[in-house]
Amino acid sequence: MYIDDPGGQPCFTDQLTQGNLEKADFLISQSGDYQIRVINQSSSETAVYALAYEQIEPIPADFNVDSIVNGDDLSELSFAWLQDPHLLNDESRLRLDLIPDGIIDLNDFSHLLQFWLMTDPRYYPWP
Ligand SMILES: [Ca+2]
Ligand SMILES: [Ca+2]
Repeated sequence: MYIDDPGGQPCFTDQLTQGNLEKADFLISQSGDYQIRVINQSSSETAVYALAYEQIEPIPADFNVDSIVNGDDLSELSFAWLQDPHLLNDESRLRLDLIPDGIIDLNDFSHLLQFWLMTDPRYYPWP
């Protein structure tokens, strides 16, 4: 199974799936059409495929989407300090503006602190 982002770059690739269930976790970081390709690698079987998806929103201040709000996220916020995220030429940077007013400032920092060390138990591997 292959998943390409709207720019044609692979965001998930798994050619070794042997079973009949494959789970692909990947970040939808751009707007546009993502392409999912499933290739039947068996020459002796008839293959039937089904596709289901679930969109899971990350914790609001989990900017790097590693399922915890910590210093890495604070670092991302600090790199955009007092900037307009709309001018950073990176759609994913818009999430830094937690209080959406067009500037990364103390209000966004305060909002980040409300989620400090919060984890997403669905994906965060440690208690
Ligand atoms: Ca994080
Ligand atoms: Ca803001």
